[in-house]
Amino acid sequence: MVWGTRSLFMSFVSLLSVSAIPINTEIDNALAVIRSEQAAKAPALRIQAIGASIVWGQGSAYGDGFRRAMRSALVAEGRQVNMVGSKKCGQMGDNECDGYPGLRINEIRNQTGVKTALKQKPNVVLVLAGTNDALQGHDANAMANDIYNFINYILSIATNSVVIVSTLPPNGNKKAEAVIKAYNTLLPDVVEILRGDLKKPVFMVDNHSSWWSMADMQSDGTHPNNNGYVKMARVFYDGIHNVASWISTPAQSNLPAMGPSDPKSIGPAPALPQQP
Ligand SMILES: *[C@@H]1O[C@H](CO)[C@@H](O)[C@H](O)[C@H]1NC(C)=O
Ligand SMILES: CC(=O)N[C@H]1CO[C@H](CO)[C@@H](O)[C@@H]1O
Repeated sequence: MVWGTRSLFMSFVSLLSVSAIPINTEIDNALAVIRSEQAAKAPALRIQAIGASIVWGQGSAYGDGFRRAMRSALVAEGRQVNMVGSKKCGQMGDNECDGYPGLRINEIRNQTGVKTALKQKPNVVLVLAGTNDALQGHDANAMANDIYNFINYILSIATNSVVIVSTLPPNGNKKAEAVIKAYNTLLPDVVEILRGDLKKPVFMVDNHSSWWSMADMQSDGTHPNNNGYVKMARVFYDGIHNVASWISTPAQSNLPAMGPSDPKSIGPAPALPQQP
């Protein structure tokens, strides 16, 4: 498939429906009250985060990446959250994830662990993958194709899940950054076909917005620093809220509604920053 023909239309639609709207602290506080009222009634969240080293949390505090701050914010407002995944990623209590450092989109898709965890029927799947494709000089159009196929694969197994797919964060390697920007521009098209045409519950969040800069990245130019990881936590947290009406009660399984809480030894979870 050749991607890109509908991007202009879709960036409008997807940003409208998925992007966050916090304008100032007052509004955000009001939003927090509404969110905690809704949280009590909302379905438990069974979240699977899938990707490469950024999802795994490389170079982050306690190895928890964006996942701990995101989960803690959801739990703090009364949501039940159980993170699922085939790997243990970081020192947080509920640390399951499917982050595979160094792997490209198709390699991640091929991991047996990804499939095993998808069979636990998450109702929210977060996907951030493709940085390694870009670093290895792959073509943005092929990456768009790969993520399209990957999302279809995810929904063929986690049949009652929503998928929140992220753009790729900025990269210090110029060639990789060019591919990343091209891929980020095609991603709304992928989402438009999946949700608009095929009526699948697929949404996009943006981790390469004007809120982001290389100051959010480690010196390797590829992984967020702690500042970047909490921004990412905010972006996914808002993404989950913005698609709340699409999230259904998790399918029956022997999994508890809540995953284990964090060990005291790692201190309180970082608070989520405001998006401008
Ligand atoms: C993924 O698995 C398929 C089917 O076994 C195989 O054809 C393909 O080459 C694999 N891709 C990668 C990148 O490992
Ligand atoms: C898909 C998307 O919204 N991409 C945006 C990511 O952020 C850059 C700026 O850093 C925008 O130019 C892209 O449009």
